[in-house]
Amino acid sequence: MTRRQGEIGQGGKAGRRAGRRGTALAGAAVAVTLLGSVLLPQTAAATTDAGKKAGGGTKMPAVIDGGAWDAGHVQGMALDRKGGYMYFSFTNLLVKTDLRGNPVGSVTGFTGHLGDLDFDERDGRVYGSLEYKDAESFYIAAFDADRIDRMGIDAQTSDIVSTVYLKEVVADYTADMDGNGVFDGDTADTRDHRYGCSGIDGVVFGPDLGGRGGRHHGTPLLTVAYGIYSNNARHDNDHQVLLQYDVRRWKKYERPLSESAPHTSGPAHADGKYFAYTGNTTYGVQNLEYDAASHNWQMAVYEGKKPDFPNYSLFTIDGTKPAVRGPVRGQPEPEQGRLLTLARQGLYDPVTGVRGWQAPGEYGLVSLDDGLYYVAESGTVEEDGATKQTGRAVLHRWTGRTPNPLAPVRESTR
Ligand SMILES: [Ca+2]
Ligand SMILES: [Ca+2]
Ligand SMILES: [Ca+2]
Repeated sequence: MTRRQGEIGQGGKAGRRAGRRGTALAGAAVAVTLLGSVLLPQTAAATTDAGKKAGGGTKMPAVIDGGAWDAGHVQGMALDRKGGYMYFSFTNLLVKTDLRGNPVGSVTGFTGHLGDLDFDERDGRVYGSLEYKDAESFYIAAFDADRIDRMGIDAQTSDIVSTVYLKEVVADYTADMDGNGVFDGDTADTRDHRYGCSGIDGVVFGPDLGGRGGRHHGTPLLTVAYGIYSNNARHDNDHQVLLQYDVRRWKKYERPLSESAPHTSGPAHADGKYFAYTGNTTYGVQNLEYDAASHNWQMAVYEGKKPDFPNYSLFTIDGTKPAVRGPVRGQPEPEQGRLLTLARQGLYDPVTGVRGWQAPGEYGLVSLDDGLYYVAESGTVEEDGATKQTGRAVLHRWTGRTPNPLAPVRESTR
């Protein structure tokens, strides 16, 4: 298996997008600073202190630099707050830094696509989505975070990484939707792939979206979002699809990462499957995050291209509303599913009923569960005659303002 050219191309595009957005954010920061000093003295004071006090008195820096690497673009981040580490996924490279941005370890040698991440405090592991589309294999990779203590650990020869195969995703990805007996493979230009599934990307731990076991209680479930191909010619690809798994039952499935002989060890089905009507997007939920303070789920995407939809870049699910059974719109055969509710916040498109934001987060989004988020900035630098990919975690405050509810805190502007 080799790296797909499409990924490399997307990385270049990503860098340019981040540059444009960076300029827009700098302007927004000035506006927030001015507003803050006049209208919100308390918030302004808190903002000044944000780098010091974010959550439980732990000092959280305004910027954590993930470094510059000969790798793919930054895909996601995970924070180990107690340990004081940030993890950055660079598509084929996992980098661990301390909170000053000093690299302390890395895991290399992935030939697949490592996407979004999350950290599970219960077992001290970093969980990430890992795709091998050519092999029609989709995994959750779990990294033993404590043991990432040096640079250049090989993903396959070390036992730091274990993987669990997601059969549900494979079944939807490989679905022969036009029934012609041929699966068209890794292409957006087809009617195959149920729900337009291109694989998986966004991952986060959060409460049961079905509301079982008490609305906000019970064990956190690993929540995995589908990638969804951009395709304007079909109507069955207008939902984000989220699977939930209780990973406490996963030990028996875990296998070492073997790219030459991909295994199929994993649960037969997800513990829950949910749909959020947003309109089609380009590769689905890039970053999925849960904010325990607001009970909101954030889904950051690359904008869709359907002219009939608003094509927002960030969608918020209202986690206080358990999923309800209803029709999954646009499917070739009538289908019932568990439907999620978008929060009554942000921009609103009356034609489709879709709500959302024009906001960053598609390269990494981490909630500090107190109104602050780390947002990843993606970029490139020239070093030693080569173009390297950069990723920085930049502290933002959730303001709830439209179109972009995420404003950089004062210290994070340069
Ligand atoms: Ca087909
Ligand atoms: Ca991604
Ligand atoms: Ca995540």
